[in-house]
This record gives sequence, structure tokens and C-alpha cells, in this order.
Amino acid sequence: MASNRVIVDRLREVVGPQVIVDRDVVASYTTDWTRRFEGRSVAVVRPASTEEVAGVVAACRELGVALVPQGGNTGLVGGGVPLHDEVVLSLRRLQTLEPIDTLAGQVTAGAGVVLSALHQAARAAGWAYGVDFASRDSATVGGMVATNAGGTHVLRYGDTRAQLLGLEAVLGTGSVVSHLGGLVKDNTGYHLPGLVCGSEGTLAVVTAARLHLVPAMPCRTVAVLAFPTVSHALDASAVFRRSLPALEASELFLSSGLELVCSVTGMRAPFSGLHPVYLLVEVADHADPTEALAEATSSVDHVIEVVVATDPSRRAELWRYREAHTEAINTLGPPHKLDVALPLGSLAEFIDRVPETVQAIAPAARTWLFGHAGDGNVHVNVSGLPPDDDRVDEGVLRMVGDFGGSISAEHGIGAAKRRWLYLSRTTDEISAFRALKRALDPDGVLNPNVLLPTDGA
Ligand code: 2HG
Ligand code: ZN
Repeated sequence: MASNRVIVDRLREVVGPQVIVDRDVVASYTTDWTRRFEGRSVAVVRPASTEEVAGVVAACRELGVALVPQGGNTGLVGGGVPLHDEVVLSLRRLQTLEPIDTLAGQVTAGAGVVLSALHQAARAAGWAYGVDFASRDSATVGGMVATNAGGTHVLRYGDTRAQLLGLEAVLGTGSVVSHLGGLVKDNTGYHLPGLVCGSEGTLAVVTAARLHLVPAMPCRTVAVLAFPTVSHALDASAVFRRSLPALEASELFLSSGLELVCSVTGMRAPFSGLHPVYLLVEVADHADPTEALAEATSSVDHVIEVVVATDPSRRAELWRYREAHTEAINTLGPPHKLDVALPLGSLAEFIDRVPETVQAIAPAARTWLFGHAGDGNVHVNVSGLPPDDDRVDEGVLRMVGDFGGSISAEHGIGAAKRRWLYLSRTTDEISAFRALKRALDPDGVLNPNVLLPTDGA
């Protein structure tokens, strides 16, 4: 293998001074946001154009060096940090955001465009972007496409794959595939955007995406409802989904999570007493949806208390109870994060049983459950475990498999869950994945240590 010196010199031929070797700067790219996954790298390469990205990939291929593509470094499964000494390929400088195509309701965005900037640009043109989640100020378009990011609006607008009308990406060979025309009807062969989306940087490096926009909804109402059980909250969520076409989010959290959020943020709880389960719902429409929400709420059983907000700052406060879970849990030390999806009919039982499963394996650990009730997607966070002790991960993911769920609803497989891919995918599916990987990245340059299990596993 080439020496560090040779690698750095060769990469400098492609991007000049944008090969970063300063230890402190490199360190900010080699540890993930949770601090559970810490790697190291000879260099961070920061190209500013698709041609430079292609040059970097070609150079790494030539040198026999693997790379890890990275966007905003907001990933939660160790998929974007160099755990095996890979070169870090940061796409953050690919900042081009083309003017909104107001006629088509589409936009082409560079991989480094941050989600909140995309939201702002779409809104300024009278449109909106359908995907949203808490790390919107750091997460990038390239990372969202690579992981098929989901978030809080999937029940209305779908995941990132559903927004993707075209893609520009660099394959493991260094060649560029570009199909950014944005035709809504276009049946000319394989759908590479759909394939690359969710491939976690293993098939291609995303450099730009053509994205579908949705109508901007000027009127919004948020409510938090308290319930005695998860099952009651999920029944309510189904009522809202059935009766409110303007439903944009239906999110779940529990009293323990709310207490933690309040103690970390200093916020006051939404009600004077604590209740076992909370459902946050948001409706967004062209006209005020408050009455429709109130009417739907009146047909829901077992509501203990409800608080409603229409003005932006109060709405944001209610959202913070839910969105601040991630940062609040992080204050307890690096968590284990198991982002899973269950058939909705099994979700309540799963949520009720997970803490016992964790307790039986690691009595000192604590389980935190919250997530996207409308999609059957629950985030199982476990604190108080050593970073590399994965007995709890195994126990919970096996349980997910037994319930017919998915071991990754929206965060991806990354390095954290590759061992357990077989719980959600058959041997034949994994063989087909490997064949695709070989075809698009024959020398295994692109993020070779994530998603697919190690050979033989
Ligand atoms: C969310 O829904 C994110 O807030 C993060 O997907 C979930 O921290 C997590 O486990
Ligand atoms: Zn989530």
C-alpha cells in the first residue's frame, strides 16, 4: 500500500491545498456526532467540484486506498467516519444551489447544500422541501441521498428517495453518471438515483441531486396529546392519519424522555403532571387547520390532556420536547442507537417489551424510546453501555427480526449494524447487493467497511 506521503502528494495534485492533514482539523471529521465511533485518517480531502471528486476517487483507486464520503457528519451508525483508516472525502464544499424551477417545482442542489438552506430557498420561491428532521442545520443533500434520510414528514411526503428525480454521482471507477433533467416520466432503463439513494456511499459518491418540491403550507397547528399507553397513542395516530389529509407529522415520546429533555434544556413540561405517553401531531394546510384537528381529536379515545399551538414560537417549543431527545440522551455518554421499524400492529408490544429485553442483558443500562409513530419507526436509544459492547444491540435487533421489522428504518446500516443485515435481508438479497457493489465499485474504494457484512458473514 502507498505511504501516507505518496497518498497526500497524489491527492494534492487533484485538489491542491484542500487536502487537510492538520491533526486537530482532521479530528473533527473522524469522530461521529455521538462520540461512539472514533476513527483516524491520513487526510481529509475537500473537493469543490464534481470533476475534483472524480479525480479524488480515481486517485484513490489507483493508489489502492479506500475512502469514506462525508457530508455534515450527522450520521448515527458510524457510516461516515473512517473506522479503518480510510481517507475522508468531505463533500461540504459542493455548495451550488441552482435557482428553484418554479414551473416544475424542482431544484438541483449540490451535495454540500445544508437541509435548512434548501428549506429556505424553496420557501422563498413559494415551494417547500418535503423532508425534515432535527439536524437540519448540519445535514447535507449528499448525506441525505446517500442514507435515504427519512425524518418527521415521511407519512405525508415520503422519504428522500421519493423526492429524488435525478442524480449526479461518481462511481468507484471514477466515472461520472449524471441525469439531472428532472423529467417526471422517464422510463429509460435502470433507475440509478433510486439505487444509489440509501447505498451509504458504497456504490457512488453523490455530487448533486435533482429534487422534487411540495406546495408550501402557510397555516400550521401543532398539538401534544397525552395517553395512558403506547397502544392508545398509536390508535390515535391512526385516527389522525385517516381523518386529516393535512397531517404532516405524528411523533411519539414517553414520560422518561420528556423528563430528561426538560432537565437538560430547562424547559417546563407541557402539562402540570407527567403522563406515560405523548403524541405530537402537526397539521399544515393552505387554510387554518386548527378546527379540523380539534374535530379529529374529539373522536380519539383515552386522551388525558392536550395542548395546542398555532403561533410559531409555541409550535417550536412543542416540537422541542420531541426533537431535543437526541441531544439530551447524548449528555449521558455515547448512546447505542437502534433505529428500527415494526409493522404498526406490533409496535406497541415491541415498545412495551424492549426495556425488559435490555434490562435482562445489561441491568445498569437505560432505554429511551421515541420516534415516528406514523411510520412504525421507533428510535431505541440505550445509555450506560460501553461503546463496543453490542450484546444489547444484538438482543434488540433479534427481537425486531422476530417481529418482522427492519433493523434500520432511516439511519442506515453503517458500521454499527452490518453484522445483523441478515436479520432483515435474505442471503440472495445480500448476494445481489454484493454483485451491484462489484459492478459499480470493482476495486472496493467507496466506503468498503459499511453496510455489507464482511465476506463470509
Ligand atoms: C430523530 O428522529 C432522529 O430525532 C434521531 O432520527 C434519532 O437520536 C436518534 O436516535
Ligand atoms: Zn428519526
